[in-house]
Amino acid sequence: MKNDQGFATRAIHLGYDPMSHEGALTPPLHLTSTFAFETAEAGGETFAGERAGHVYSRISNPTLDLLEKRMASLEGAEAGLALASGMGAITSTLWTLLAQGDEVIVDKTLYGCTFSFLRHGLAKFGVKVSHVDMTDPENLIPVLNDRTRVVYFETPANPNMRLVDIAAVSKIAHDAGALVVVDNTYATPYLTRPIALGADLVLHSATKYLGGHGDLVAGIVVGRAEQISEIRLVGMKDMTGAVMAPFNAMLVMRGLKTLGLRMDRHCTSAQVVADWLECQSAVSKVHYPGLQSFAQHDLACRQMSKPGAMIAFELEGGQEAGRELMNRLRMIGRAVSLGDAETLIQHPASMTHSTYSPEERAEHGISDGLIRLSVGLEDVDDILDDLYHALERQNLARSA
Ligand code: 4LM
Repeated sequence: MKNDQGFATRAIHLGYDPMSHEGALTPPLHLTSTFAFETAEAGGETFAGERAGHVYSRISNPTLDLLEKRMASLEGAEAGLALASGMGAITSTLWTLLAQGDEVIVDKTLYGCTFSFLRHGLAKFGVKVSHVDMTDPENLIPVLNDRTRVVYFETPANPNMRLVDIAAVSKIAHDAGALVVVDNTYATPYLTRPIALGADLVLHSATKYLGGHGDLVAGIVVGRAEQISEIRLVGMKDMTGAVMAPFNAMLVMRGLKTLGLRMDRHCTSAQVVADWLECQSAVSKVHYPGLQSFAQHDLACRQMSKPGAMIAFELEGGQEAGRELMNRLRMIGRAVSLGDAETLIQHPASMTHSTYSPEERAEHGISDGLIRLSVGLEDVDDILDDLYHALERQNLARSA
């Protein structure tokens, strides 16, 4: 098979020949915890890494192996590692890269549990965590020092959609000898490929767009082969044990087959919804990279092939109006998570980002009135209709 095939072709075919498996169109599901050795010597050699092969599914498994190869290819990386969850990917990666006395610089805005892991987990073990507003990459310069091992960020950031210039941050971090780790969950490799822009490791909550159907929890990290092997054998195997189940690997591979198609539809609908929200008098602010009014619209055009399908917005009535709107919706689901076929809405301050204290949220740019919308794959008219009627009922209730 040629290596220069397109994104969708690789997402569907890479690394698998049905003819090597009795013509089965979909790859076999290797439901096995352990692997038999032909001889005791072969077992010893496989353990020692002198012979290729699988040993135990907390280290590797052929079904996960195929997913790892496909994700590495889609991200333009040498190798990949499948994990039990996005948090499994984040913790396994950072436990591997960091040791007591090291420093990690992270962006101001991060997913709530990532923030919590850094602030209450890593910091407890003598790793210094510094938060820097990376919307201006130059802010890194005074904080970087010879103990900085890792620079870590999300782009777009959960939940307020701030973008980070991957190429600019990577250049500054590399000049100071630090590794760059990017959480690419919101964008997916279909919209942004951080490794081509200079990042070292890219990780995902595969629970979201990669799986795409809200029926699994999974994580992935990709990067250079040597680093991925270290994360596999240290962070995953020994420190977290956060291994992905083979059945979930099958489901993520099924999701990948339609990733491009789904992202195109997600993005088209999100642009329509963001444009519409911006015209509503009850809405005071819409944060969406596809809007001209978005502060980093130029960076979005440079760094993302499309603006994604996550929208954050605020209502004139603040937090109370946001709650009311959520309660008046009839189709859109009141739920955390994102990237599913279903449109989902949630309130970060009381849900995904309740791991921040109110003071931390204020300091990190997550306002209490912010509402987050993950635009799904339903007919966009039905999404607008649900939002329109919820706002309308709210207006009626207020004027009564
Ligand atoms: C949510 N997010 O926002 P697992 N990285 C990012 C994320 O948004 C998440 C994770 C990692 C949400 C979950 C409830 C940017 C999760 C963590 O949930 O461990 O697969 O991913 O609604």
